Parts: sequence; structure tokens; C-alpha cells
Amino acid sequence: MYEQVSHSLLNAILDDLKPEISRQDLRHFYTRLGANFYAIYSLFFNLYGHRKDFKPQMQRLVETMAKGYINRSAELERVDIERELDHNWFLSQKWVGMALYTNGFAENLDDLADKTPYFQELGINMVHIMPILMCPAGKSDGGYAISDFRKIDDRIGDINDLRRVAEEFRKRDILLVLDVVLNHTSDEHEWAEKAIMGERRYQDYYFMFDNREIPDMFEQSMPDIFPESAPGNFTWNADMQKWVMTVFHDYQWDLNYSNPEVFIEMLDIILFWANQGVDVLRLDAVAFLWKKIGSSCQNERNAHLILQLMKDCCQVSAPGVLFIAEAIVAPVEVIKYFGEDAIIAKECEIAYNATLMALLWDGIATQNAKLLYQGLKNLPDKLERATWLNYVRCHDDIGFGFDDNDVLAAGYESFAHRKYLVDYFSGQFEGSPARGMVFMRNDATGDARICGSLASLAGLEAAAESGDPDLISAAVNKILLLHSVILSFGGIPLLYNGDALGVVNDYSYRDDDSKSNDNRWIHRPKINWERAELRKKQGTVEYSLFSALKKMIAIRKETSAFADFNNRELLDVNNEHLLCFIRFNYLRPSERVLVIANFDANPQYLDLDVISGRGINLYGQFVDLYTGRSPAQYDRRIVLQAYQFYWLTEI
Ligand code: OTU
Repeated sequence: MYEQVSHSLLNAILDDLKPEISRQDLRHFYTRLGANFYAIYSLFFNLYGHRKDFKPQMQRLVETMAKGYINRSAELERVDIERELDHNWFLSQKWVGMALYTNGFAENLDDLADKTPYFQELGINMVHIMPILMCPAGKSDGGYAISDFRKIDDRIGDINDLRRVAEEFRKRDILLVLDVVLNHTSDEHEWAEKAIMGERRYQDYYFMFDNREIPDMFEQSMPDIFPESAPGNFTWNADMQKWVMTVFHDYQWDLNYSNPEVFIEMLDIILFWANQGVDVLRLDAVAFLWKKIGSSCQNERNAHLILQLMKDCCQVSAPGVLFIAEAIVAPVEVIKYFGEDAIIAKECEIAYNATLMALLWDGIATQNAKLLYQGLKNLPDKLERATWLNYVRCHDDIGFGFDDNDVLAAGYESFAHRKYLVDYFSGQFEGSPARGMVFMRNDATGDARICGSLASLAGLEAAAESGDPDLISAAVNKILLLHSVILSFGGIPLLYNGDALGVVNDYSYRDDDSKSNDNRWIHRPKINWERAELRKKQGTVEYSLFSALKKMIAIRKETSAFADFNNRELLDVNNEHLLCFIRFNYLRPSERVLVIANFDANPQYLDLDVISGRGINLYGQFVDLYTGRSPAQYDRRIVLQAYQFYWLTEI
């Protein structure tokens, strides 16, 4: 019955298609539209069915998808078809990512294209180039306050440079990841400027109120994201005499997705970038897409419906393109961004694993893996055909957003434990080697986050200053330990620019007025390529890190048990300092890798007897895939040195 409604609407829409669209060869488009239309219609109806202009908007939606399809090159369409045939392609262990700012990694996009051999040298084949679109200078939020969604920031290049990057990447089988900032625009975006001029149509793209009545109501339940630098969620605009919703900075205006035009505009932008040869789109701040009075305005059901609709529409026009959900939210909420059902209600194929990231840092600060174990044990199962983006550091701060119940179950008191972590990483805890900074302390909630580069947080900056070789090697080993987990956990590991070279904090942001009130800039470094040459010189820290990571990456790619097919068993091993799990080949479950990571500064042992019955031969002989050597083993106990890890297989 319902299908009939959507079928007849689809027929009417197709009859009315503009002649320039209907004249094209739309064979594949029609097949996909037919297959997805019922879902698209239902979602669009659910979100916008109450509006008088529902049908014309639906028509525009289909036209936008058709235009997106028509503008797709033959080459990209070939990729689409290839990926449709091999739809699990991104779950393979062969992918290893890196995130970077163009002008941190290179001079500009052109120079970045020239530097692609570096990715191959390390084994990186998925590169997230952080936002490259036009942003007002000084009010850019590191690229996340966009004033033109179709124009590349002229300080780093133009669309031809990006095409060159995309070509270089495709030649070398490197995936290109770019951002689409869905939640907000800069206040200097054309839409915002037209709104300021009084154009009603564009005022409806945002949330605007004449007085504080509604903003006050919203704010009762909305948390502050940047309480220090941008308190509150609304900003007064004197030209319009209106309050504008600005969840992030006061110059980032939240888009109003209860308006279907906003949805269609953003879909058009997504398809535009898909057609530039982008393989994966990182969707920024997706948790915030729907605002509802009385809620935290995060993780709302309609935010999920919007993402499902985006996915369905993109699957019609550019099916080879994947979405990454950037939702730094509680573990039970993150999981929902994969969608409700792998086929009929899919959202993003990939999501940032912020839970693992924060838990790993807990392991470093406590030299103990009990909260890490607890948190991972309670991480809900994800959907089929969905995978994690596992990372240790990124361009943002670290929030200790793990579940309070897990903190309690690990035997900690929530407030005191979080305070300990913040003190530890900001170097305020006696004996801590970490050199981080506190980010956005919120006195009202007691919450605080941490900034700092991986190397500095792991103690390398302090160790290098002291010149003590033992401290340096401890820091190096911690950095490798953290990477050994993200490379073996299941999902796509995402390294961060500079981390393979041990780049420490960059304090120069303090002298730049547009950056000095945001200490996330401390960990957005500019690579010194002369110094990076040291990666080739034995005996240097750069060499130790780079060569070890290179080797780990190469081994990961050869180890099918590291692909992500829900093929991980977490182990309770009766030793709090060890994180331990088994990865198995989902096609040949007897092919197993036992991963053990020692978070302690002292040697620890794993008693194999406690994991009997898990398919590991207790009397077997093991070999470590990483070193190629057998582990120190005595009487069914495997010994690990401080911060050592093993990737063990039976021989
Ligand atoms: C994202 O961040 C970006 O990664 C940040 O760089 C931007 O400042 C922000 O959006 C606004 O565009 O929205 O879902 O704590 O972790 O704001 C999570 C800061 C986000 C970030 C958080 C995050």
C-alpha cells in the first residue's frame, strides 16, 4: 500500500523532470533510485511531510540526485560499480589512514601532491586532508567555519590542485578523505550574509529569534561546547536584531535541518565533492544536526534520520562514496551513527572510535588496563558492514567521555578519576611526564579536556629535554604500544600528522592572536622536513618510531585476522596491566592472533591458563608477528617488558 504511494509519486516526479535531466542516459541512476526510493520517500516524509511544499521539495531532491549522477565522471562511475560488486572492500586490513592539515604537512595542495611518496614510504593509503574550503581569516576554527562550500581556500590552492592530489592518490591506490561540515556555516557565508540583509528565505536556513524566550528555553538543556572561548549557544546579531544559534563559536551559525532546502543544499554539496573524486567524506559534528527544545540537542532521532536520508541519496548518485561519522559522544550513542540496519537504515560506514581513544589514554595515565577492558567489554556491537576509525590523536582535544558505570566498575570514583587524568596529562600530577594543556575547563560541570601532541602526552618532550635515554625509550615504547592497539583492534587505524616522527607540542600558536585562545593549536604542527630526514638515520627517535610503525603497518596489511568482520574476542586475563584480545580470520577461525599490550612501567606476565578454552593452544609455541621472535615464555606464562606488545600466532 505504502509502496504504491511512493511509486506513484516517483512516476510523477520522473514525468516532471527537467528536459536537460531526462535526456541523459540515466540507466544506473534509475536502477538505484528505484531500489532506494521507498526509503528516501519515507525518510523525507517523516522529516518534512507536514509541509505544504513537500512535493515540490521531493521533486527538487530527486533532481539534485540526478544532477549529481550526471556530473559523475565515467572513471568514478567505474569505481562505483566496482565497489558495489565488492561492497565489503573497506573492511579489509589493507587500509591505514593519516589525518593532516595541508599547510601542516606541506606548503599547499600542490606541494602535498608532490609529497605523496611519503605516504607510500610509511604504508598510508587513506589520507584525510583536513578542511580546505574558504574560511574567513582569523575566524576559521581550523577550517570548520566555511564561507564557501565549493571553493578551496586560495592560500592553499584551487580545485585544479586538488584534482592533481586526487589523481596522484588514485594512481597509488590512496583514498582521499575530505570534510563536509554539515552542522554550521561561517557567519560570512553567502547564506548568512543574505540573512543579515534581511532575506527571509536565508534566515530560515538558520535558527533566529527576536528575543531570549526561546534561546533561554533551549539553553536550559544544551551543554556548552567551548565554555571558555565561546560560552552560550546563541549570539546576538545587531544588524538583524536577532539571536542566532551558534553552538560552537559565535561565528559558526547552526544550520536548520527542519528546513528541507537546507538538506537539499547540503546534499548537493556532498555530491559536488563526491564528484571531485573524494572517496570518503568526513561528516563533521553529526551529533548536533537536530535541535529540540528540552534536549541536549545532540544525538536526536531526527539527526539519525537526516544521516540515513543522506546515505540513501548518496547511494543513488555516488554509491562508491563512504561516510565517516564524527560523533564524539557516549559509547551507546556513537554506535547508532552506523545506522539501525545495514541495508534498510544505514547511516555512516565508518565512525570515529573516541571511546577506544580516551580509554587508551586512561591506560597510559594509570599504567593499568582495567578501565580500558571494562569500557571495551561494554562497547555495544556495531552493525555489519560498519567499521571503526581507530585513532590515538587527532586535531581535536581529548575528552574523557567514557561511561561512568564503567569507571565505577573499574573501581574508581568518577569525579576524582577524571580529575586525576586531567592533572596527569597537564603535568600537574607529581611525577607525570606528560606535557599537555587543559582545554575548556567548565567550572559549572567540573569537566575539562586535554590538548597536546601524542609525543608530548606520552612523555617524549620531557624525556628529550632530560636527555635520559631510559625515559626516551619509555616514551617511544608508549607511542608504539598505543599504535599497536589501533593497528590490530579491528577497523581503520588513523595516524595523525607528525606522530610517526615523534613531533612534540608546537607552542607558536600563543603568538598568533587568532589562535592563542584555542590551545588545540598546540597539536597542529608544521612538519619540519629537514628534521623528518632523521627517520632514515638509525639511532634517532625519528628512526625508532618511523621504522617501527612502518613495519607494524606492513604486518597489519598481511594479517587477514586484522580485517574487521566482528572477529575479535576480548579476554579477561586476570592481570590489570594487560589489554588482551584475540583476532581471528573470519573465514578460517583457526588462524588467530593473540594481541597483548602491557600498559605498565614494569614487566608483567600473562598466565595462559586463564585463557584456556579460547582456541589458543596452551602448550603451543608462539611467534610474535612484529619481531619475528618467540616471546619470553616459561611454564605457560608469557612475559612482557614495560610497555611491550605482542601480536602472537601459533607455530
Ligand atoms: C568538530 O569537533 C571538529 O573536529 C572541530 O575541530 C570543530 O571545532 C568542531 O567540530 C566544530 O566544527 O563536534 O562531534 O571538543 O571534539 O567540537 C564532535 C571539540 C564535534 C570537538 C568537538 C567536535
